[in-house]
Amino acid sequence: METNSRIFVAGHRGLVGSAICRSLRRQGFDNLISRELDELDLRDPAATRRFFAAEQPEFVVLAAAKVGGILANATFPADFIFDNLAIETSVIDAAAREGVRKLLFLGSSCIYPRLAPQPIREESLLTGPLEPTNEWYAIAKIAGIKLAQAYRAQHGLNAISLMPTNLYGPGDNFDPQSSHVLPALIRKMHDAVRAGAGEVVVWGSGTPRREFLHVDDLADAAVFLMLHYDSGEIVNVGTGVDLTIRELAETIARAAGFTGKLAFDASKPDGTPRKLLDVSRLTALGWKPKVALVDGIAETWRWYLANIAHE
Ligand code: GFB
Repeated sequence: METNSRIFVAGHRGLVGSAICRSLRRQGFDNLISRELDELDLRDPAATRRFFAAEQPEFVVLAAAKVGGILANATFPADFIFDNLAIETSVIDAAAREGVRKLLFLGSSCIYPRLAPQPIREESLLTGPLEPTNEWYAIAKIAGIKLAQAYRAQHGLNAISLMPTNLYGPGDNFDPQSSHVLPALIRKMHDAVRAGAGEVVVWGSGTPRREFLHVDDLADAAVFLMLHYDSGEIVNVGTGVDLTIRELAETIARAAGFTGKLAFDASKPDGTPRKLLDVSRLTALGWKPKVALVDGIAETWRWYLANIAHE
């Protein structure tokens, strides 16, 4: 990939796509192509094919996806499986047909079996049943990995796939119903502090363990792999460190100055008990994350105050 290469970032408005655009620009890649949602529906194979034929991108980052937290996954299963399958098939097929030099596909750590040995190695894929709260999304992402591998085998498309752990950072979705836990708790703590409330409700038991990676680290890893990795084998991207949801809530409470009580709502699902990635494949390639969780939370908190809280 050269600094003047034509790079299509699909999903450039999202948490991941916007961070990858920032990282590419920071590293001198400024010939970026993007389309707004109302200009190009990537679920539409014919429209996607026309776009690729006209724009002739040389490199593609496939960061467009239907995403959400544990409740959104359970509430909109059809959207999560259909939208993601449709985006993946139309983009990967168009990329192969139009001679794209390399494509990066973004999966998710929820592709692994619910009870995979921890930390989870890439070899755990398809070795056991999935976590039911996000199996629709997981099945679509597994299909994306297999599409990338099949197009590599049959059509020679240089498609690589990375599996990020739970992501967070500026530009995230802070909607309390559809968001992931970290932005949801930032918002809940902020609202509680502002209202002088003595209690914040945390979903589930607080005992599940999760690993959180700042989206700027993920973006740097994505650009690193675009530059230095050419295999069809999937690569985990994470920090190698996890914590309980209770510990996460306490960390966010300290950042927000919330001194009240945490109440655990057992009527909400816990999801998978633990989801920690083994990141040795990526570390062996020479990459490691930079942002510590407390610093990332503080930065995301400031971003939330400046951009969302006043709305
Ligand atoms: O981030 P999250 O929605 O998704 O939830 P997953 C993580 C944990 O935090 C669960 C708890 O145990 C939730 O019950 N939690 C506590 C909360 N309070 C809240 C809250 O206010 N909002 C939310 N959302 N959770 C997702 C998948 O799983 O992981 C996606 O559903 C994706 O498909 C993503 O793969 C990375 O970590 O459980």
